[in-house]
Amino acid sequence: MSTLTETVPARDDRAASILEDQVAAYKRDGFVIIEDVLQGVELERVQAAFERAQARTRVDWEEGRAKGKGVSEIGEYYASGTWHARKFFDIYPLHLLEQDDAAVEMIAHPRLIPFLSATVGEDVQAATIQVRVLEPQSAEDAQEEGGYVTWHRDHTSDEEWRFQGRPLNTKVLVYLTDVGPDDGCTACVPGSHLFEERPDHSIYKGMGGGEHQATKVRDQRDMPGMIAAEVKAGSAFLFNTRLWHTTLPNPGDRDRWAVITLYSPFYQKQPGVTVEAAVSLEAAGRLNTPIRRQLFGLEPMTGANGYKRLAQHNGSDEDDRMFKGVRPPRLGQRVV
Ligand SMILES: O=C(O)CCC(=O)C(=O)O
Repeated sequence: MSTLTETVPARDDRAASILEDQVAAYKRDGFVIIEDVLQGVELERVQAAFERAQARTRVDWEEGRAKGKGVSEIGEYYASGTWHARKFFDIYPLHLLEQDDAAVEMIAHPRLIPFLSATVGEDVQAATIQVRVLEPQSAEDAQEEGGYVTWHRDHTSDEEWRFQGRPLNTKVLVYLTDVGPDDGCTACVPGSHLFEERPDHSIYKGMGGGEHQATKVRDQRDMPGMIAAEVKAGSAFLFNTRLWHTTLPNPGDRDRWAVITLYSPFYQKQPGVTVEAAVSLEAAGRLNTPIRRQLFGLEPMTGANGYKRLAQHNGSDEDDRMFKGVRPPRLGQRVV
């Protein structure tokens, strides 16, 4: 009996202390790696779902690429319904999520949520979900153009981060393939989320081509202070979107599979593809836990939903009177 009462708090303490260390590292470095978010059968299920979803999208991507359709002046390729580029393609998120509940659970994974709640906030939700296949490239292409994306930061203006000490957004890459040095590693400059300036993308190789390539004389690995994230399938790279980051070339012999989810506070608007996924998953009864409902934008776990979406509205004025101009007589007083 006494063992049980000692063991349970000890485990909670350990989890709390790991979380505290992760948050401290994240504030200092702008990123953390959480290993083995997915493992064993759970990982295999998500990989199998990804395989089915990517096979479907790949047909369209390869067809368009073979015809040279939609290639812009700088060599990027676009097709409707999905996002395609010369070196990678993105799968419509629902096409992955509808395959297997393990894919939905990955977005709401208990090994990610405590960190996301501690950084983005208790009302965290999933904004964009990008399901991305990065193909291997030839050694010549890697040498000439670098990886599929150059050095950049996703967001520059982040007032909440400045004044409240937490980032507005945390982006999470969950890798579904092993990523070694030649497989398109995500790379970053630790601490660069604190820099005022952005990286100079005009001189470093990566994403581009044509005349845009002329000024890109430096290798991505020449960036001072950079580190590359080599990870095993199932692990995650989580970063403050102000962090300077890039993707190194993948002249290896395999695709890199990753699901890239941008987590935001509940009040930010989700993109249409995430809303479409939410509506379909809800209809299929898959948004069946409070955290899933919150992450997919249906209702926050924290109680009254001041940001209720029109589609969810039940006609009651209870939650959103303040948006209709109904004010309490004195600040802090209940509206009756
Ligand atoms: O795919 C990667 O390694 C990085 C993705 C990235 O740069 C981004 O999502 O902003």
